[in-house]
Amino acid sequence: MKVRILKYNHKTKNILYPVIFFIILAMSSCKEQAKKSDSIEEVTTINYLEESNESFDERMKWWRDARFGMFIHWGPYSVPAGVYNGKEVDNVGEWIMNSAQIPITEYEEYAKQFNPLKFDAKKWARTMKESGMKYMVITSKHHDGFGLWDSNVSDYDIVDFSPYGQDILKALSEACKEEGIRFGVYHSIMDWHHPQAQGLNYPEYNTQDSLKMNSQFPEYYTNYLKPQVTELIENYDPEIIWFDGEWILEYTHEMGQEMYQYLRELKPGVIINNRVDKGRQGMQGMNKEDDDYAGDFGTPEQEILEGIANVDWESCMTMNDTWGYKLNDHNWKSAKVLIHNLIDVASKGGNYLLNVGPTSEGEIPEPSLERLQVIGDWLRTNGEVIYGTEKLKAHFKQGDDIRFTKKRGEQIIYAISLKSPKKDLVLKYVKPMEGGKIELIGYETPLNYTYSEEEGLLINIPEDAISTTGNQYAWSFKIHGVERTTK
Ligand code: FHN
Repeated sequence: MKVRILKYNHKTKNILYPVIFFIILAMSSCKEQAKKSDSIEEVTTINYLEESNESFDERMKWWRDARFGMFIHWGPYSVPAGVYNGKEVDNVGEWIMNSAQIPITEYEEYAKQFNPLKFDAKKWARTMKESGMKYMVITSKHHDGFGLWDSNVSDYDIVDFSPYGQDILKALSEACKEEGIRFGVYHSIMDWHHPQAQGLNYPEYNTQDSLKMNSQFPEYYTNYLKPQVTELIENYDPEIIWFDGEWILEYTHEMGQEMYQYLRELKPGVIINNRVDKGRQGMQGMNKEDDDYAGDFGTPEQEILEGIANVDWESCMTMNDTWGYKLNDHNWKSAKVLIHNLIDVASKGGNYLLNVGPTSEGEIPEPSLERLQVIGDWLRTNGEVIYGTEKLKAHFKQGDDIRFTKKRGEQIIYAISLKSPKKDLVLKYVKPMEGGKIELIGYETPLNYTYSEEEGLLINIPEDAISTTGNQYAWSFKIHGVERTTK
């Protein structure tokens, strides 16, 4: 798409020309003059929906190298915390307004009680850093429509509507910047607080009125959704916009493409997930191959792709069973499962966005902190097998217990054993460099090994090696070598 802006581009050699020029100029109308202009400079608007691979790869580089981020679901839903009228409400905590069919005015009472006095942005940013997370995505506005920033578009936000009165996103974006954590925001397209954006699948409003209201969705899109996302970009400079709630029928593919183009013009380097448009195939989260839907990465939810994909993707997952805090959800995944998930995702070339659901007082639940501590300890020793790596071309695993990653741009392959290896480790898909070093990360002495085309790579593991690493979750072998694509 080219937008031509006419500009004069004069080249005058000496004083005579300007005098003659201005006499001619005075004698003819601006319109005729436009036809005599020396040259027309074109200024084109980039069509970001047709970005080149080189530009895309450059923009995505930090995100691909980062591999691991924190998802934060936080809002007034943390006040009821899964309990309504004394009863436990099924479904995830952040859906309580819908699950318990709470009328808007009644739900607003939770927003009026939302006063997270224990919230400490610097502490949260330190927690992300110490857990080895390189970026974060926080719900600026979830489906309930409540904003965690000081919006000029609506007063239904943390500053104007809750007793807390402080801008959460401002504090958190600054704290993340200080700790070198890339700041991102989640934003829901569906908005149960806004009469024009209920979403056709919201039972309470699925009446003739709602169809009329929803016919006004384009007004919400233009006068509310876009202005609020603009505020987020302009005031908090997020590097990721993570849309959600795109499944509602009123939100269209055209809107998705327009929103993507608009936000990239606003901030060309911003990274936007595939839920900005309509391409996501359910919870599996990926777009159909070669479709023309907008979005920079696929978003499998609560699951990890079976195999490798040819596009960027990020698996988002809870530590227990809920995104938003629930008082009585104690079904926590073990630290070992979470570390193995991270390794599995990285071996398939994906990112892992691991969720915390803070309490209404502003604290990350203790069981989440404990797991993040263990993950951070493991990554302090083994982080090189995750960060700045890419998947192998043909094999992301060997059997059930070995995963592979490759250091981006170097002939270094990592074989990560999810089970404590025994005396020897045999690898079928790796060929060591002639005289190349093989190490067990966390064990100082290089390992002895033999290699043959027939037997593959046999690594000898000294008796004390595994215990010396002090690690009990996954063992990383660093091999200066290349992938064997043929067995
Ligand atoms: O409905 C939301 C849900 O509350 C949560 O935010 C997840 C996380 O990605 N996304 C939607 C369900 O797909």
